[in-house]
Amino acid sequence: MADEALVVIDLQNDFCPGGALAVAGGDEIVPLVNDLIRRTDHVVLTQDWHPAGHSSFASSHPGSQPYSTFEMPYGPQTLWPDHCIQGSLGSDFHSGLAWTKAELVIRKGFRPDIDSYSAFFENDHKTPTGLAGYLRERGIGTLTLVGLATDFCVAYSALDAVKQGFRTTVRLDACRGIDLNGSVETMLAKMRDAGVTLEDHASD
Ligand code: VGL
Ligand code: ZN
Repeated sequence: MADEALVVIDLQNDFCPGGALAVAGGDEIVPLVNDLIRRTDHVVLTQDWHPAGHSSFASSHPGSQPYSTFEMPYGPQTLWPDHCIQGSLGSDFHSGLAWTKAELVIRKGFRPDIDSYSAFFENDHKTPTGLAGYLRERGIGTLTLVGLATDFCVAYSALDAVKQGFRTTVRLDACRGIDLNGSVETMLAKMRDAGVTLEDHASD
């Protein structure tokens, strides 16, 4: 339908097996995502896009380990291995992704001092990426989200999408999670409570 968009979150090499922040099975979703791209009128991609030395990298905080929590001015932030550095091979979309149909690529995480999981707002929950305005101007009110990772960028994007008034579905069979301390279960519950439709067609 013309008022629908597919939003493909961070389907990049660094989040796939062999990448710097590999999500288990991250590459397995590519054929299904390509199928959804073919079947959807409007396609938007997000691309995690960090400068070297980004503040979300554990390597930027001497003595800190990846996957630990660090107190930033905007709140607690998980620290990650260096990943998705602008222009690196790891920041490229997975080579099998049928990305050419995308009408927009939203880059996020490019400000050195703030991370951005959501496609809509940075992690201060205040700084917009511009995506909500873009979609509204184009008359798009219904979103399907797929990609990586279920419990971080997909979930944060879905929660912001419903808050911004979009009818929002996450296709869980076209997502894979990182799962830190039960974060997949936690974020699935948050999405459900917030009114995100969770669909899993894996067993269809
Ligand atoms: C992501 C951690 C750090 C994601 C991005 O795409 O879910 N996770 N940067
Ligand atoms: Zn990142």
